[in-house]
Amino acid sequence: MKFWFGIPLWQRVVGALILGVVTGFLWGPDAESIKWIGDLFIRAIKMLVVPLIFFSLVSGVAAIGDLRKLGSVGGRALLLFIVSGQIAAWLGLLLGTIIQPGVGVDTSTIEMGPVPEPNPTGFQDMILSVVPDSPVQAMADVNVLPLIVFSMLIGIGILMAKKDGEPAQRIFDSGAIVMQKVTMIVMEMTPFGVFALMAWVAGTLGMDALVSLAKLVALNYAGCLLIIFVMYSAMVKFLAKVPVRDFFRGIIDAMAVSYSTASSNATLPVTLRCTQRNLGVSQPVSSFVVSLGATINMNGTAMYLGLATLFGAQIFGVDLTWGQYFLITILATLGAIGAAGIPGAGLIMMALVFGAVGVPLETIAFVAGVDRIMDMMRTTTNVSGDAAVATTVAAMTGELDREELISADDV
Ligand code: DAS
Repeated sequence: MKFWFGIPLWQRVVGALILGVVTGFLWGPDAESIKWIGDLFIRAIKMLVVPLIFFSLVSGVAAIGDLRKLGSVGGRALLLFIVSGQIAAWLGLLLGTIIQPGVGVDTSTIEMGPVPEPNPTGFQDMILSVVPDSPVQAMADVNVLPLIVFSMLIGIGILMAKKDGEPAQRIFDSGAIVMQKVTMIVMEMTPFGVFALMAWVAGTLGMDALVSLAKLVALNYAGCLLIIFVMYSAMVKFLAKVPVRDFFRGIIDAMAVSYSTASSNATLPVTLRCTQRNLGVSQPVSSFVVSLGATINMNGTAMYLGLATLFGAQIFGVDLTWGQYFLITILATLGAIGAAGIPGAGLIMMALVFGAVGVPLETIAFVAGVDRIMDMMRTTTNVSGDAAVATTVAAMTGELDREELISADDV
């Protein structure tokens, strides 16, 4: 929209993010009084998630054209999700082993938060939870994974119905376009929402907790930045053959929104728009891979779960064997897959990993005070990974329109 003197949205969003942090540090805890503006923004984009996934995914799956290609796109995406998740989990263990963030932490200075009960959902429960017994209930609960399964099945049904499915496909194609336009409207709110959320976080952050947990927070950021700027850069450069600068220029809006909301689900409409509009990923592939990725591809969370487990083991003097290291990487990857794309999901999943290797759950209470600032970076990593995998899978399957690729020089 030229309304803002032609300043592109991404520059307004980044400016709002910086202005919000400065305002928060200057204003202090009273910045909480404008948090409602950020909550309003999050509600507005979360409002889009269900209809956007439903129409885009049905339309996308049907548009992929045939089941073999759908299998090819899905198989590549799942392989990249699992491999990147494992690398991320091992990176977390490596950082925690080398730097030893939990050694010497004075736990007396840290205000304890609530200690959640570990409720490790069994493997069967995880599989059962993926199939909705009521698709409408899944939509009402914004339960994204069962919604994705239902939408994919409808898309496959349209594919198999061939000519009889065409009227339905036209409805979903049109619905997907309408939802993209609605997303554009809501995205104009982004600078205001990001400003308010950043002011609230910066203003209410417990600096004393931050100091005593500084090493853990710093390692969380270091691990996430390594995943984003080394692993994802390598993925888009060598697998997608996309210039790294163009990739990050294309997803800067999604990175800023994911950082300020700490929610992959809330960022989903923005990630879809960035991958389609700025990176030239086809609507079918972006709808399928980005929606699935927002729910099961959380490399920032996987890295953090590995790192935090070592942090807890070091605080409480728990010795871990190599076999437990392997177990931690498996559980960290599973925990990341199982974590929902909402704020604090990683904090809850820590109970799953800690319980399995004997790290006391009190560790969660220690880190709860600074989890939000770490979650923001984890979520940015998760969302950047969704965009990187979507771009790579699109390039591998001929679904990347390189003409659409925004040049980093485009203002
Ligand atoms: N906030 C989660 C997300 O939306 C990540 C996390 O909690 O680790 O991706």
